[in-house]
Amino acid sequence: MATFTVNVEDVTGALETNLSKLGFEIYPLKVGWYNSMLPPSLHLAYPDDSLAILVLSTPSMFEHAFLPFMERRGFQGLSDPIDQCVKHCVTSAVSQCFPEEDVDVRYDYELLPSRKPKFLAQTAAHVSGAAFYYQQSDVRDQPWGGKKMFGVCIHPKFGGWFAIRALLVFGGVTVGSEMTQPIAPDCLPSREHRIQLLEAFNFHWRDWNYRNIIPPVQTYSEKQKDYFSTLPAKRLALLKTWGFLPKDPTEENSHNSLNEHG
Ligand code: B12
Repeated sequence: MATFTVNVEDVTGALETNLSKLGFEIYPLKVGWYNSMLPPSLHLAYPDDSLAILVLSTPSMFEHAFLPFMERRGFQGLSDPIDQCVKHCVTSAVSQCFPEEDVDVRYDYELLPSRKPKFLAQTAAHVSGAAFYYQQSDVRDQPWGGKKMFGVCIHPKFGGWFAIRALLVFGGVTVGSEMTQPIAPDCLPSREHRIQLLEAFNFHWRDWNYRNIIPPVQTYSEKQKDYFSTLPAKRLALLKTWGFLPKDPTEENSHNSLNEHG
């Protein structure tokens, strides 16, 4: 594959402009930073110097991207509405910003044939400097016996009020040695806070409190909380009560049916 070396800001600038107004943040990283944390079975099969970009959703994604997407009836009742919206935003931005480039776009919910995730979102968030990944191994003298505790990333501005959505891998684009690895901001240096975080995330994640482990600059709106605290199987019914209906895939012209609800 032909590769060329770029200045990172030249690649990220247009994508940042496009996605930030929709409530997303982007963080560039080198594939090698990610692979160096993982066993070979979880590696991305690209050279270490290849460019990747992590995409996060912030609290405003719901109002800036999701509700408008639903209003435009971009949604078809086949798979998760948020996933469809994120995919729509990311693929439109990628095709506008990199029309010539072959970009491998991986979403957080996608699995490989081996049933492993297509990328480990939290490891990517940590190595790109987006959000520190607090893991069981980051707590000395663990109080949980042998119990497995899942780790969680904390964003320096949004605490836990964000989600990691996608990784874009530019196999043909390498970045030079001027791109140095950022250090993820450690917002919870103390053992006690780390224990509190991991316990809240593992034992009480449904009450949202782990998200407030540091004071966030913004949280999800009440409407967004209503949406995410509704069971996935009942979200379509909730969207209907908000006046949103999925697009019928057999519709020839969506304007006709929009008029029916006019
Ligand atoms: C499978 C999955 C689950 C499973 C299993 C959880 C797990 N962590 O394994 C279940 C269904 C239980 C689950 C539940 C939830 N999940 Co979940 N889940 C995932 C998913 C799809 C894959 C995680 C996975 O399989 N990891 C594999 C394991 C082996 O990875 P690991 O433990 O990190 O181990 C690696 C690292 O330790 C690395 N490593 C080793 N040393 C070092 C050192 C450093 C410094 C670093 C960086 C890495 C590193 O090597 C290990 C692999 O060899 C991710 C999305 C994604 N694509 O990543 C979301 C994700 C982890 N889930 C998420 C959330 C929010 C939840 C829930 C709260 C529900 C929800 N969606 O609201 C609950 C709460 C968890 C709980 N209390 O049980 C978020 C977490 C966000 C955050 N702030 O961290 C993610 C990232 C999804 C997202 N879109 O944002 N989840």
